[in-house]
Amino acid sequence: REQRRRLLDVASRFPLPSGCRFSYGTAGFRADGATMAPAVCRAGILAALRSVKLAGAAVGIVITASHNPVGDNGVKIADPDGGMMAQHWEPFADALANAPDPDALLQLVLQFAKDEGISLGGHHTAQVLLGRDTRPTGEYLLDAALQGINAIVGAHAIDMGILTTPQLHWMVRSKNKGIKASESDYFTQLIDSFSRHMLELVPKDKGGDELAKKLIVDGANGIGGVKLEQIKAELSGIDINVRNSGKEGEGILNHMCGADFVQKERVTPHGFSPEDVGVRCASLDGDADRLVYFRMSSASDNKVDLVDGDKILSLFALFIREQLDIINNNGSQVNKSMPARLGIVQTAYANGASTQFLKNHGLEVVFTPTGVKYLHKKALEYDIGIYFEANGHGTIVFSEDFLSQLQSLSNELSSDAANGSAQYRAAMRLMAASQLINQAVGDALSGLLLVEAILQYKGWSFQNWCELYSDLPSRQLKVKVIDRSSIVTTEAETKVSQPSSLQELIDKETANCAHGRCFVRPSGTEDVVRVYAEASTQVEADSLARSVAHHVE
Ligand code: NG1
Ligand code: ZN
Repeated sequence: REQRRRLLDVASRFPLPSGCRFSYGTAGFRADGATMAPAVCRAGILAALRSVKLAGAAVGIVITASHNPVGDNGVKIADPDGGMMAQHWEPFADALANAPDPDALLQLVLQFAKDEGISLGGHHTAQVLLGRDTRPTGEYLLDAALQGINAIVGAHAIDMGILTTPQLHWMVRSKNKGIKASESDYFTQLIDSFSRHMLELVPKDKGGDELAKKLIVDGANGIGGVKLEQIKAELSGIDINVRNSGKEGEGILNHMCGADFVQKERVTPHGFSPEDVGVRCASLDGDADRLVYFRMSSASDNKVDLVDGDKILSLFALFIREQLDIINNNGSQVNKSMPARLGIVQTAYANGASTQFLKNHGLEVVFTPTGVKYLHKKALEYDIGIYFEANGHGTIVFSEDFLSQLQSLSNELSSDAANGSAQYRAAMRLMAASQLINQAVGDALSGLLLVEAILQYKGWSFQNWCELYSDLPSRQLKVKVIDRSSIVTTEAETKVSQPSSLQELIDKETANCAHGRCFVRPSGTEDVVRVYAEASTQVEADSLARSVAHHVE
């Protein structure tokens, strides 16, 4: 049959090189870009099948390797809600990517389709939106994905072009909600909701001076800087200067720049000079789904004051909490209240000082394993869920139910001629935040605009933000081992269950340190075991990490 022939054809066009082994890790398949075509083609088949299974709802494919070096590339799949592909399809993704020959691939697809109740070759439709970042292997891999998609009868591929990862996730989500989903629709949503914050919702006495308006953004020589250049003139109230914008001659993608570099190395990225000391700066990663802030502390060295994902999370959490409190404790004549469950989601990499800070402010904090797919899912359990990884990936999600309550509250308040009331304005701020922030996935551009809006609203400088709490000194190390899967963890990755003796050794080392905390886990994106240690001094954190790394080796 036609379907069989197409699958056999495409599989023989992209033979799997011997010795290749792909695993759908924390963020899809990743490897040297030149070796990725077979896996990307098969991800195309997978995405088309996923769409068929979900009655033709749009599914997404993003071709990127995020913060990894320019020679790498990768592929991941977005589900119709704009989130990561449902985890129970990952074992099939692995099997498909590693099918040794065309026949094996065909049999796998047929069997899986049968198990999942997917009828192939019938009158179904499927649509897959594709996006890629600026990597040189992107175009070639996009073609492999298209061929994979077209191998499923009835599937329709739409190339959305060169995009940030979160843009593509947003487009998939919007398309399935029946909202306009082009790039200009995305930009309009960001610009409009940002302007609403800045022009209508910031108290009048907090206009901000020139320095408060100035922001330098390190674009990691990736796609985020390119997009920011396109919209910055339309962003009222901030004056953005993009460095490492990816223009010819500015430097190499993610090399000595970008959010991962700044967060891990805690030094100034390439392209900054002593003139920038004291200015508020932000750094994106190569596909613009991570965001951190920093400030050059002095002209004499390259150290920075870092505001990582944990502190962005803290800013967002305080802002949302404050608006909810205004709505609920306002004592206004209207007297409407809106109880809402606010949940904060972190991973074990969150700095202990941030967790303490959030709890001290009466916030509910929960933990999940590393990886956005876990954090996002947890956040969805709340009326408002805020999640961030320390590395700067995170967002805020609002339940549909909460948003419709908010809508009717603001309708009532405005018709009661209470238009200018604090309660009404707080409701409008929450509404604008829900429109500004990308609810599909962490998005550095929308996150950056929300940070800027909140700093203006609070009249805070970078210094005020930095001083919310002081990070505990920490150290991250990578250990190369023969088989990283031999380490198995439990309790949101904070404890090792196998090998059984390792946790005891970690506990013993940790007990020797004041405020010591340490855990190890196999990376889901690199062939290493990661060690994280925290203590009251840098010397202790370093030595704790080193001695535990020694036990892992
Ligand atoms: P792994 O390699 O599984 O630690 C890394 C990051 C994650 C996440 C993914 C996807 C750390 C410690 N880990 O995962 O947070 O961002 O990459 O990009 O930063
Ligand atoms: Zn990224």
